[in-house]
Amino acid sequence: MIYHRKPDWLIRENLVTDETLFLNRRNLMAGFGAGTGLAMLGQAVDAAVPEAPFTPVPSLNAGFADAGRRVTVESITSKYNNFYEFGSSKRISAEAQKLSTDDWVIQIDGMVDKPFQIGIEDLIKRTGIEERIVRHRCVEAWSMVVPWIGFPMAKLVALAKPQSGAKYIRFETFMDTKVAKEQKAAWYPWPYVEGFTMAEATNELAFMVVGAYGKVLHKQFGAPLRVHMPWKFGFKSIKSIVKVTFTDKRPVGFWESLQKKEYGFWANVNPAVDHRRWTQATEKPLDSDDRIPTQIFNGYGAQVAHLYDGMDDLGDRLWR
Ligand SMILES: Nc1nc2c(c(=O)[nH]1)N[C@H]1C(S)=C(S)[C@@H](COP(=O)(O)O)O[C@H]1N2
Ligand SMILES: [Mo]
Repeated sequence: MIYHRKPDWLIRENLVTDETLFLNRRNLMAGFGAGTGLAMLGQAVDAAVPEAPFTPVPSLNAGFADAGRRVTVESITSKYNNFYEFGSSKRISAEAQKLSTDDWVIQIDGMVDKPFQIGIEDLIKRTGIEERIVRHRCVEAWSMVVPWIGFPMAKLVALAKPQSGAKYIRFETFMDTKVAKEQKAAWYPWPYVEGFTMAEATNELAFMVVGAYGKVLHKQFGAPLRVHMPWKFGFKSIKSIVKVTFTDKRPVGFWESLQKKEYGFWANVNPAVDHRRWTQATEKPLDSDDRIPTQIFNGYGAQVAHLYDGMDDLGDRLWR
């Protein structure tokens, strides 16, 4: 009756969790560094990938039409995911199909004029849809380029009508131990939570995702609604959202509450500040064997750098 084994790195490190330490060990086993890992991973899991095209076809936002690197193919990105609710490996795409997104309702509450619930279909009708091709950089130092479909987070904020005292937006992922077995693991602070300042939430780059590759969002990508913040480390981009709360208290994220010295609130991509055990100066695109330099704010500084004027280390002090 053991559904989930406490990862030994978590036991040994005494709750000092570390996405990358785990990744590195698994990659060693899979031969990832030798360029054969992805093919092996692809063979290991062949989840039925839903093929529902997104209708109506969204138009491509001209400001985000070119990420400066090739789009990472769907057959790679849909089989290499971080979604700890379904397991702590990258191969959770099959397991994630257990999530039912039928009749998905999102609760909007906290410091708003009037709390309300809205179905995902209604939400999309209210906000409209566009496509954006952007870079994604995980704190584990892998990266990808994905054509997301969705709407600006600013539209969600406008719909919610937060009160003037609201300083942060807080997102929460579903909680269902029958569907997501790893949520039975008590050493994790479920449900997954993330948050942003109102200035971040209303920045043009902050995006709510409902589709990818011209299709309705795959479950392993965080269907039916996830965040994507292209200038922040990937763990900020919370998946399968059921609740949006406006608050005057800074939300503590899932990873931050596990290890605040390694996963800060701000988590802006910063090649100058290395992680405790490895460099953040370079990254490995999922479709390449060669590492490339990591750019400050993941290359989106023109849009967001002003949000962090005067902050040391772009906000986070971490272990230093
Ligand atoms: N609810 C939830 N959201 C999550 C995660 C998770 O484990 N649970 N992982 C995060 C991390 S670490 C990354 S890198 C991205 C990965 O997104 P992808 O699997 O679509 O590439 O999702 C983020 N959002
Ligand atoms: Mo990540």
